[in-house]
Amino acid sequence: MPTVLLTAFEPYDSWTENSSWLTLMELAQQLPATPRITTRRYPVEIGELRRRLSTDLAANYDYVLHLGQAPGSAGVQLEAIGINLLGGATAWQGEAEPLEVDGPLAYRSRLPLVTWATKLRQAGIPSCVSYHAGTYLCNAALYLTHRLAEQQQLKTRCALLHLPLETSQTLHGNPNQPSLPRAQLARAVRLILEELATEPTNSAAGEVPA
Ligand code: PCA
Repeated sequence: MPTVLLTAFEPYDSWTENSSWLTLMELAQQLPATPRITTRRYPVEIGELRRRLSTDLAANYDYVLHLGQAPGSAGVQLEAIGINLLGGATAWQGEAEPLEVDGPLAYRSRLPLVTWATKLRQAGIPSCVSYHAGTYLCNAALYLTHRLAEQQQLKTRCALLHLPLETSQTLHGNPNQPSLPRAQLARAVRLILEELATEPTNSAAGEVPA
């Protein structure tokens, strides 16, 4: 049975919740029987994220799905590219530094994101493939997972789902922000897990040229 590491993030900046964690909690009420899923909640802190990824990825999962919150996004963004830059939560928080001084500029997900986005839209969930995940911790998770998989010759394939706010996050502040209810966000993840349960697993490791 394929194995999946499914991660979400803690709240960060001024947020008291993170839609990725709310989604994972909703999903965890009824996890699908296949694939075999391991869940994690990561802090939004780069040193700790590196340590946690390094430990967790040693299990050589078939797939890693990172969930993260993208305030302002109106749908589920399937992030195709992790870039070798670390900046702040917002673009104006100073110059971005390399995540890995000797690392490639970018990694591209080897998972069928276009197919997934189509499947989500057919299910009535707004979704698109995105080619810029920002320069904060979600991008770092995507980039570093590819980097570690390459360095440790893992079979792991990885994608990052950037989720809109969960609707409850917009009811007592953040008015007029786009959001989706947690049931729909969890359904989006469940549909992708269904795809992974049937996706041919692949033992090839390494970098795919961007
Ligand atoms: N979103 C931030 C970091 C953690 C999260 O959930 C991001 O988009 O990078």
